[in-house]
Amino acid sequence: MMKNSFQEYLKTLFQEKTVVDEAVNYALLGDGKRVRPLLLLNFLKDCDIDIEYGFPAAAALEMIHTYSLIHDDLPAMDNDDLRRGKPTVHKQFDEATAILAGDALLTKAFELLTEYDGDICRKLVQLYAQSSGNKGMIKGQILDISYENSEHITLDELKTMDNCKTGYLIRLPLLTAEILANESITNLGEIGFSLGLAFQIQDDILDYTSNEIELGKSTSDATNNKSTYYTLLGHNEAQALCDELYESVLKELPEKFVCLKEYIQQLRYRGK
Ligand code: GRG
Repeated sequence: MMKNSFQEYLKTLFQEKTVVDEAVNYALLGDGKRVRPLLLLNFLKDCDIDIEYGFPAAAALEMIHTYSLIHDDLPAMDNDDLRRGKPTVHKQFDEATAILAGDALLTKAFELLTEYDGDICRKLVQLYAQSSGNKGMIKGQILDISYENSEHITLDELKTMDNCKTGYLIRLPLLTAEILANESITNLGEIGFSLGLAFQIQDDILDYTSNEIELGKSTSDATNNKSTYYTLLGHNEAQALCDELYESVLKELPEKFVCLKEYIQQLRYRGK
């Protein structure tokens, strides 16, 4: 229900009759889990706030995430053919269109944030830029590229890379909701990073234990010999760390976050 009404909102955002809007909608409206928007919207629901108030910020999250997937799949990056159960954007269209579709998504994300009033808008723009920028997600991608085929990456280096690449964008919906709901939750930033790490470790495990058809994306980490929690710790230890992180997140979130915790449990036991 929440996911469906949010999907209807997403459909309204890119309406130009251009190949770039076509490519954006191909990627954005595809079969994504909507993890980041659903974290935000469930948080708002637990604070008795109309979820529609969160739609522009939730869409901005999904758009920044989708841009990162489109660009990450390009030949200059991971060179992947499959995403969200379909050919990647550069395969379905072409490389120039994929680059522009990513650019259009990132740009419009910030336009959507201007739908919020003065101080809220300023805080969100700063937070979204910091989380996705050169000290956040982009830094994660730089580290990822620099560690390619490296045999000596340590657990600390891996954690820093994953906090940047995945953690910032998983933490962002929680910090956004905190601003929108005018709440103040102890350690929310740290809780967000723990959730991001748990999510990433599970993604690493699935990359090895599942297949491309089930996941709807290329399992290129395994084929590219990338260092992940799975390769550094082995299956059992990686799973134990993942469980420990999920448990700490569920324990640290205040009791009133019933819907959010339920959604995190769904995420924990996901198959893709
Ligand atoms: C700035 C080009 C660029 C990339 C940044 C985010 C990223 C780095 C690359 C994307 C690929 C990747 C392995 C990201 C790690 C986070 C992650 C597990 C993404 C997959 O997210 P899901 O599972 O995907 O939420 P769906 O398709 O369900 O939305």
